[in-house]
This record gives sequence, structure tokens and C-alpha cells, in this order.
Amino acid sequence: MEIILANPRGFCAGVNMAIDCLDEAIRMFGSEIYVYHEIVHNKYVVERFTKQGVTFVNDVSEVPEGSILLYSAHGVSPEIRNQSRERKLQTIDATCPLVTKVHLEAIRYARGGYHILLIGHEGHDEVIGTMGEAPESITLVETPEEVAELPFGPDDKLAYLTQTTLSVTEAGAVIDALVERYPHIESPPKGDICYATTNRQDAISQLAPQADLVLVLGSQNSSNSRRLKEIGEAVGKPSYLIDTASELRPEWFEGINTVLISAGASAPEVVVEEVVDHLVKTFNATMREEVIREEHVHFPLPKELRRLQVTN
Ligand code: 0K2
Ligand code: SF4
Repeated sequence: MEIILANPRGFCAGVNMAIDCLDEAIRMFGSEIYVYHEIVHNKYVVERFTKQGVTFVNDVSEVPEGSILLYSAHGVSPEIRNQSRERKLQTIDATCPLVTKVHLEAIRYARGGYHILLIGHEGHDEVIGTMGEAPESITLVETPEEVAELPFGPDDKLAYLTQTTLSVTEAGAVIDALVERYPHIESPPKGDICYATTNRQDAISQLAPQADLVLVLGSQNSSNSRRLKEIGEAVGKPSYLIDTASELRPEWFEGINTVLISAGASAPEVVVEEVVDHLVKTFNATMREEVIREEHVHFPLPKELRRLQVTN
């Protein structure tokens, strides 16, 4: 058996920053720290921090007054920031700067009198945060079919934004439908699907044709990881999204010669290594890594960390 390791895979700059931020906060203040939602959508990462004593909450009211609350990589709405202020929480914002960029675009378009069509998945943490910036001025659109149902006229001032972790192909189909119906619709020049999402999808698209099976490391609630598995399926290969090597099933490998392995932006490299080790031990597999693009993106830790250090 041969393993192809897709590169880029795994942690992106935003996830690295968010995880380093929480590690640093624990080092500075001890583990009595609260995190609003999962720091990233990955079971392994969340369990690691839970074992260290961190508490993940879905509501600000769960956090004792005056405590430290860290916002996850997916960002939060202004309402959550207000609730935190009311509870006198000390907050650390680990939102990825590329998510913040979408928030700022939403604010800018809303102030400019535009109605925003946000392409994204209903109920996703990032979508809830972005919509919260201008709830009256944003409508969520998930599919090209929904574009036909929109109530806006040809002369309305419209703009579109997207969630950062969508399928480039699926989002493209929604954008095409929007542009066809509203040729004057505006959008930020560079788009919102981030470099890491794009690169991991491109790697699977390019490499899956060489494989008989695609394994993606990541959690079921991770949007970008799910999209990677779906690309494997779209290429016509059996594809599985798993958290750890313990989920591997012997029957998946019957008649399989080449396995492509990738990992979502929130999946740590250690779970990739466990899967590779398992395949090497079980099938005497050999491995080659295919780099389709170099990544050199790095985000600094949020400055509140230093400010809190001074005041605590
Ligand atoms: O892919 P998702 O947006 O569900 O989020 P994660 O799996 O946590 O990946 C990191 C991306 C966070 C923000 O874009
Ligand atoms: Fe930021 Fe993209 Fe990573 Fe999300 S997937 S945290 S937007 S770099």
C-alpha cells in the first residue's frame, strides 16, 4: 500500500494563533479560563484543553462574573461582546483575522446602505457572528436555488460576502446565481474564502485522482473538514472524515492500493501521524508527501493578552 500525504493539510494560521493564544492564557492565568464555543471545531483539541481544566460554554451567562473569557477562532457578534461587558468579564479575542475581515466588510457595506447576501451555512458559529454585526442588513443564502426566492429588486443596493470555510465550487455556484440575477451586486475584491480553505481543497482535488481511498482527519462539525471529504467523494473515491485512527475500519482497505490522507484546518498533525503509523504497521504501507502549494502565513497573538498580563 502507498500513502500520499496531501500538503497543505491541517492547522492553518488562524487555528495556530487561537490554540497558542489559549495555551498562553493558561500559562499566564492558570486553567480557570472560559472559552465561548469550541476554540476550534475539533474534538481532539477541545478534549485536550478540557483535560487541562478549561471550560467551554455556549452562553455568556455560564461564565462567573469577572472571569476570563476567550472568544473562539470563529468570531462572535457584538451582542456577545456586550453580554461579556455586562458581566465584567476579561475577554481575549482569538478570532482569526480573516474572519474579522469579513465582519469589517459587513459593517462597511451595511453603513453604506447595502443589503448583504451572506453565503454560508445556517447555524454555523462564524455565520452567527458575522450576521450579528448588522442583523437588519444581512440575509443568509445557502444554495443557488435560494437566490431565485430573494425579495430584492434590480435597483436595490446589494453586496455579497461568504463564510471563510466554504467549498470554493459550491460558493461559486451561489455567486454565479447572484451575479446573474443582480449583475450590479458588489463584493470585496479578494473574496472571503480563506487561503487555507482554498489550498486544502485544491490539494485534495489534484491528488485524489491518484488514490483509491481518501481519509480526512477532522471533526464532523468542522465545515472546512467536511468540504474536503466531499471533494474526495466528488472525484469518485470512497472518502471518510475521522477524528482519530481508532475509527479506521479494516473493510475500508479491501482492494485499496493508494490512500490519500489530508486534514482539516482544525485537525492536529498528531492524529495524522497516528493514522499513518497504523497503516504502516498494518499494511506495511510506504509514504510520499505531495506539496501542491507553500504556505507562509502567520498571525500574532491578540494584544489583550499583554494588557491582561499587566492588570492581573
Ligand atoms: O471549518 P469551520 O469553520 O467549521 O471551523 P474549524 O474546523 O474550527 O476550522 C478552523 C476555522 C475557524 C475559522 O474560520
Ligand atoms: Fe482563519 Fe482560514 Fe483558518 Fe478559518 S480556516 S481560522 S479563516 S485561516
